Amino acid sequence: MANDASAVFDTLSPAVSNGSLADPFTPPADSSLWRKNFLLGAATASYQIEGAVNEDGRLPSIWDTFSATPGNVLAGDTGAVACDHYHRWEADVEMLASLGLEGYRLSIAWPRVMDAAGLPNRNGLDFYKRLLNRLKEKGITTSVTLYHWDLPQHLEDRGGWLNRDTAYRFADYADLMSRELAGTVDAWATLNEPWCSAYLGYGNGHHAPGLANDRFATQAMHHLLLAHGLAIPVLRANDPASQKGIVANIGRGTPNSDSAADQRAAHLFEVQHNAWILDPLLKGAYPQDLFELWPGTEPLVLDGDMQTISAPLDFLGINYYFRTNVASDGAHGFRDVPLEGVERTQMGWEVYPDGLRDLLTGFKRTYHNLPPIYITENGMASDDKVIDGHVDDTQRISFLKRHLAAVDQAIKAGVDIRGYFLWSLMDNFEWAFGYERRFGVVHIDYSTQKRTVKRSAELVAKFLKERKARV
Ligand code: IFM
Repeated sequence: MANDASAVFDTLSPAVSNGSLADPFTPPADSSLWRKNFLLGAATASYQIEGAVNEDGRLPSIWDTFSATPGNVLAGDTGAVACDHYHRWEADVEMLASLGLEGYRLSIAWPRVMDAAGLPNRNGLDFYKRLLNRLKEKGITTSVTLYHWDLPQHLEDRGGWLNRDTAYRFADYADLMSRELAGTVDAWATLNEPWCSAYLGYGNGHHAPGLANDRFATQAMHHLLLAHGLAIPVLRANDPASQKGIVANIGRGTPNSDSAADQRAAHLFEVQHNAWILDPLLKGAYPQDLFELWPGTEPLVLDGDMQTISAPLDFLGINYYFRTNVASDGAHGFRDVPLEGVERTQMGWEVYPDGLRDLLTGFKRTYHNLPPIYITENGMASDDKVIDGHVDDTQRISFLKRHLAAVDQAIKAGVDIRGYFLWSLMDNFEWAFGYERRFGVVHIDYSTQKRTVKRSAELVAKFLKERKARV
């Protein structure tokens, strides 16, 4: 196997382990991150790392179909091989453990574990059983997301998230998973980023299944949230000891000027990115401003749906990446006004840690029932290169340090934040951007599948080692 990461934790670059490298990462002594019960881990998702799309009875997903269609993904990349994690999972778990990471957030590929009749696919299930059991043996806290965008294609063929029935199929899938995997999962998240599934998948077509209609987006969102709400009691019944929640991506929108129109535009941006998901979950109603932005797109909601959707949560997962500067579009909405001279990542996203703090403290004011929060994703893409066996990802180190400082500020302002997962453990298939954008703290050479721990991961490992050693 190309990967021999088993001893990373003990073989940090000499400059890191002997202290001669300036440490631009370790949080200040008064940071809440030093609390031993603040979970620090890393995240991945099935389609982005597993590969093996045709093995052991896995069925096609909407991302297999979408990425096979020319023009949808940069360079025609697909997840067919990805990081070959399906075959290299043991070494990957060793790597995770050797870095001292305390938590691992992964997702299950629905088309790998259930056939079109809803029956279990034992080979696929066994893969996750082996993986989760090994993680538990290593003492790693497991956070499992049931749906990180790889919908079985046979369900899309019947309307996908536009079909209410998909929500009930999801509840069946949640039932099977929680019966089979109970005891190995510390936290279940139903969905990852329903905004992306609904808006990018059905609203603007940048993601699978590639449909573009605002009305579709609101209806798909409703069915996604319904799926979540139907799954929560099932998970509670089958696996009472675990935590149950959902993961939302959130966006900071700031006004381009002090004008009332631009202030309103920034408000609408955050309604569309945040309240569209959080209001139904935490208030049991869609924000009416959403339908000012997209007139006439109210979804079909049946009696009882909003109660189902707003069932209490044990945790809310928050994924944060950047802010968007917006102005009024002169009509009902907003338009992006990219700021000049600001720091950006390989994605072109602005580095804006204050946005994370401001959103979290804002949510605490807005939602009286805000559940405990985990930052389930935060990180950045950079064009990382291996030079003399090392990857010096300076910008990422600084990015992580500043975002963790923002988390600390939010905690000190009273937000209950229990942990943080780096996005991502390793470089992977970045959806419509293929393999060009590198989000990992571990570098992947896709021609050899060699894993190289980046400097950022070494510094996180060093911090965790120091924290562990503290009395
Ligand atoms: O790679 C994605 C992930 O799958 C979902 N959240 C955002 C990440 C970076 O774009």
